[in-house]
Amino acid sequence: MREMYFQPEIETMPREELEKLQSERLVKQVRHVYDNVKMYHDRMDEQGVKPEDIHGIEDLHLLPFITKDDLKEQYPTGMVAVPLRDCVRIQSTSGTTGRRVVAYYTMEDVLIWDECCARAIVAAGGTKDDIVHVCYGYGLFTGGPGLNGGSHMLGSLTIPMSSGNTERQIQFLIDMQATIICCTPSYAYTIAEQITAKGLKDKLHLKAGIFGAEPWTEEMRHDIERMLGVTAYDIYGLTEISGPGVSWECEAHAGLHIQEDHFIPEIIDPATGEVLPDGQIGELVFTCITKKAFPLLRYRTRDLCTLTHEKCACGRTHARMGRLLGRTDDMMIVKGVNVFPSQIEQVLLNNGYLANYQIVVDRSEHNRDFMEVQVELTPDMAASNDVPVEEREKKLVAALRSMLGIGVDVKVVPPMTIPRSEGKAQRVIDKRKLYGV
Ligand code: DLL
Repeated sequence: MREMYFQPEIETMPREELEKLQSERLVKQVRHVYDNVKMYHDRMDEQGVKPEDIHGIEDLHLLPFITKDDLKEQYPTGMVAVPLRDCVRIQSTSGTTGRRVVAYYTMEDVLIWDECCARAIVAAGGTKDDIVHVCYGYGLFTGGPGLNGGSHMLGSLTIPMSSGNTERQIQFLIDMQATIICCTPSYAYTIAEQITAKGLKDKLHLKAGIFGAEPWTEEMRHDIERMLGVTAYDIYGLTEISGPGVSWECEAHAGLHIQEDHFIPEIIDPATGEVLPDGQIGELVFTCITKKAFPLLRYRTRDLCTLTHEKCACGRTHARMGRLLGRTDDMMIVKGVNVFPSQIEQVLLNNGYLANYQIVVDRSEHNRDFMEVQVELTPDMAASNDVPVEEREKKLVAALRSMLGIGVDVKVVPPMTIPRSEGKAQRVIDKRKLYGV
């Protein structure tokens, strides 16, 4: 039988009580951070704020922000607020350049994280009787360990596959009779394509998929649901705040519930830092009120979305964030114009293509930017072969010009020619960085 909640008393707590709990936890946490993280102590002193000034969540706005640059400066242990001997784990971000962010966890911090992931699995219809196939990467990336921990806490049989070797994934999905699959949406799509090509859908026992760690669209959700025979649930998180499970979708699919007994969300104007009301798009900021080893206060995620504090149809009272609309730092400036990859993806999907594309940005000898969007024909388009490729390209060039306001090149390529993802998909290759500009 479907259980409604993993921890009903917390997940459906009346907002007044929840906010009281947050206030109590925030007051303690500010003291903990002020006493144990030098950078934060100095920053609060500079701003003239003392822990005694923080009486509850109404005072949150008095606290300084923490940015990714702060974390890089404090690498590796400057932000750690407990003795290292009390830490049991590190995880790290997937960044490939410069200093990575390394997050530390006490045993209690790991349990908080597991709890959030267990709640997510239950919200996706999971119970102790489910078989959970985790094919997020394991290791420094938080995806595998996070969902693995949540599944264990729930008591479900857990298959710790990690990512890669898609044939073996499919064999295990079938042989172990997995009922829930957890991976990035782009890897789910890769698996689904192979299952479809081999006609193996009927051999699956899957009912739900918990997909996150990268942006994905409603169109992609429907394709994956159809090809794998699952209901898809979005899950969000970031290494700095713990990992997956910071927020996740319930059966109402009306935004992602933020685990507010652990993380307080705010939306701010990225330019001014001003806190914005519900419904307005801005940068998501989190304050960790229970974690002890790496307790970030007012951390600017660079993720853009909206918030709502309205009660959800599922009965949960925790605030929901809308789908991510982009990141303050994934914006490219091409020919002087701001371009978000999500705008390009929308044009492709509106024109009947699937999410198999790649964007290459480069700079010519004459220092001119140019952008090429490579997109695959869908198998149906390739089979019917009714519209010449040049005509398709022309149509997309026009549609992209009207969306972006600049001319870009388009190359329509045969199915299965763009590299498939096993983790987070790499949609943008910006070669201009090679020139050091
Ligand atoms: O991606 C944690 C995670 C693992 C989340 C598995 C969900 C599932 P990082 O590698 O630190 O951590 O990357 C965090 O990924 O700031 C977002 O920009 C993006 N992201 C995460 N989840 C989603 C999502 C993990 N559901 C960064 N939709 C975040 C869109 C997401 N973007």
